[in-house]
This record gives sequence, structure tokens and C-alpha cells, in this order.
Amino acid sequence: MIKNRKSLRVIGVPSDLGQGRRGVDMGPSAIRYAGLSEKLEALGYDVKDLGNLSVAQPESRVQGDVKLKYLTQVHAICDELRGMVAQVMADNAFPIVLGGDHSLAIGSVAGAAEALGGEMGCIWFDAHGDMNTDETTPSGNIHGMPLAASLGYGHDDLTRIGSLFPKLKPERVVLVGARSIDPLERELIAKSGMHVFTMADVDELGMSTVMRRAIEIASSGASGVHLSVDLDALDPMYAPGVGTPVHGGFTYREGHLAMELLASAGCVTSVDVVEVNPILDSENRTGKMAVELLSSLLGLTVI
Ligand code: 5AB
Ligand code: MN
Ligand code: MN
Ligand code: MN
Repeated sequence: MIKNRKSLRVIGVPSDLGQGRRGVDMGPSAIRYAGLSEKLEALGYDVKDLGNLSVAQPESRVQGDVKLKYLTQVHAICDELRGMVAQVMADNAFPIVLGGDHSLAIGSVAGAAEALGGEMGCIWFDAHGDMNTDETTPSGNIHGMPLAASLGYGHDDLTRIGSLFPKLKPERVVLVGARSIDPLERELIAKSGMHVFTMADVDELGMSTVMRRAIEIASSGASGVHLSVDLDALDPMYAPGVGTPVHGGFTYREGHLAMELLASAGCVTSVDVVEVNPILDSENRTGKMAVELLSSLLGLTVI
């Protein structure tokens, strides 16, 4: 059960400004085209699609700050998204944010944490750490920084969006699926005190044990749990349409089992599904995977 919420609100963020390759801006369309609203309505939900945030094309924008690419634009997008997510949750509905690159999670985490009050937990599915800062980034791409920013590390324009600082406390943050972490990012992960289950942990313990532990860590005593799903957590065999694929990810069933266990725990209060890149995909397999995972997450809620 998803905290008793029967109303789902879909928000698209067609942005690729937080990463280096074009195409992820078309992710929201690909996920919608794969039948998102229809599938969720069939599960018994009231689904309203609030449309897309308006996002500039990178070709029409100067990058500004050389270190952090499109910082001004990413900040504006995240601040707008923060307001929308907070409003959806204040209306007692469940926000589903479609990306777009992962930088948007700075805004969705901020909005969800603001709406819930108290301490929110966070489960982050990703091949990467997303724990770079302006000082450690090897690329300047903000999609490598959203978890760090939400924990209060990095550039003020990313960490100081909205009223809360930081949005998340490391005790309730769990990264699952990690297998590609930059050396300096690794140091911040260790220093921060957040929890990490690598793919080696998934192999050794099994997804069931990993998720039971992750749910316990993120949700005990929490006001809610934000789930951020980077499709590159899955093995590229099942999700080929992502900008930064890394071999050795979740199998199809591991991905679904994770969602099913979250569904029966009933702890998730908001979700983003990000990094779907239709240009790199084959026959919208990754868009379809995103819809299937959301169906599993929300599937056990209505009897
Ligand atoms: B994603 C890299 N660590 O910071 C960086 O896809 C990749 O949101 C980041 O997880 C990948 O540029 C960000 C090399
Ligand atoms: Mn990733
Ligand atoms: Mn990511
Ligand atoms: Mn990526």
C-alpha cells in the first residue's frame, strides 16, 4: 500500500541539461507512450497527468558556469519541480516524476521532504553514486550530484533549494545497485555515513534481503520514503536506453522484486523514474520497463 494514496499525479521533466548526451529529454514522452496512465488506471488509481515542466533546449542556452553545466537552468527546473511535488503531496496525492536526467531529483526530494515534514527516508536505485560535488565532479554534469546535494554537499545553488537544509539525513539514505563510483565520490560516500548496497551485495545476499534491510533503514521512524529510480540500475540487457549504461546490473526479476517488496512495505510516498533515453533505446524497451516497474510498485495497493 502506498500510504493509502489512490490519486496519482504524473509530472514530466523533459530535461537533459544535467548530463552530456542528448535524448534523455524525450524520456517522459517515451514512458507515457509505453502506456503509463492506462496501466495505472487499470490498477484502480485516479491518474492525472499534469504535463511537462517547460525546459529550454541546450542548443539555445549558454552553459554559464564552466564547472557545473547549466547550473542556472537546472536550479530553476528543480525549484519549480520542488513546488509542484510539494503541492501534489499537500493535496494528498502521490507524485510520479518522469525524467529527464537525474538532476531533477534535487527538486523532487526537496518538495517531498518539505511536504512531509519530519525526517524523510530515501532509497536510490542506481549504478552510480550520484555523490559528486562541484569539487569532485569529473564531468561537470549535475546528474552525477543529486544525492550529494540532497544530503547538503556541494554548490549552494543545488543544496539550498527551498527551505530545508539538508533535505536528507544519511542514516535514512540507501543506495542500491552501485557498481560505478568515482574515486573522490567514494570518499564522500564513506564520510557521509549513508548506506550502500552494491551489486556485489545483491549477488551475495540476494535482492530480497537487500531490500528488506534497505526498507528498514529508510523507513523506520521516517515521515515517508522517496524512491528515486535511475533506469541504469538495471542491467543494460533490460534497460538499454540510458545515457551511462554499466554492465552487471539488476536482472528483470530483481528489479521487479525490489518494487514488489516496496509495495508490500507500503512506505513509499513519492517516486522519480529517470534517465530513460529513447535515442539510445531499442523499440522503447526502457520506457516499457519504467512503466512495468511503476506498475509493480503500485500494483499491490488497490485490492
Ligand atoms: B546518473 C559520473 N559519476 O559524475 C559523473 O546517471 C557519472 O544520474 C554520473 O547516475 C552518472 O559524471 C549520473 C561519471
Ligand atoms: Mn546512474
Ligand atoms: Mn543517477
Ligand atoms: Mn545516466
